[in-house]
Amino acid sequence: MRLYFSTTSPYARIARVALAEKGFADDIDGALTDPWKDDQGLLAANPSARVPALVLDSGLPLSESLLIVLWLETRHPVPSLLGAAPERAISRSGVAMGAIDAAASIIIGRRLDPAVDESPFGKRRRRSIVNAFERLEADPPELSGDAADLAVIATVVLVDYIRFRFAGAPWLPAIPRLDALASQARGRTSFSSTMPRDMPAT
Ligand SMILES: N[C@@H](CCC(=O)N[C@@H](CS)C(=O)NCC(=O)O)C(=O)O
Repeated sequence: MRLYFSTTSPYARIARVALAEKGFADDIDGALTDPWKDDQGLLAANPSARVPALVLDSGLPLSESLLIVLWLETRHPVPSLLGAAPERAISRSGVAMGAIDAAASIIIGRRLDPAVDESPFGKRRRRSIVNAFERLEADPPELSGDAADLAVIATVVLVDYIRFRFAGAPWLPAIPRLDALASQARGRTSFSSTMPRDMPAT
């Protein structure tokens, strides 16, 4: 399997962590790709030229982080990424994904307007992040069992992405329970080996 990914993308990290939690880390041919540079392999795999894109051994390309998780869960159900309480996991995952989308849209918005963070649009997206943090901090997912479930994966990816992209931002609320979860998750190779970092210079 070939996975197109970048080291900054929270969506790609969800796919990478999910693949690792399912035990596929060694079966992945990782294709480090800047999606903004229109890599031809990525474009062939995903017409939207976005990471992640996973090309199966059959040649069939899969895109969209949560659809890659859906494929994994369908084809390789054990260990489950939905844990013991699937509906709660899906509900919390939705909260985290909304905030990841909000954060990513600010980062993309900076390409068009460096002052986007302080714009009405940026503040609306910041509110999404703050609201999601408060919701998740009040009732955080727990890391236990055979594998991290999707709620843990999405929440930790969110926390680490916000710390990476908005370090020290004064509008961020304190999230000690989520920080503790992210710190605990780093004890697993799936998370520690995929921490967000700037893309290497080419
Ligand atoms: N909904 C998609 C979002 C993927 C996405 O937006 N990836 C970004 C990187 S964080 C990307 O490749 N952007 C390039 C572009 O928008 O052209 C998913 O869940 O996989």
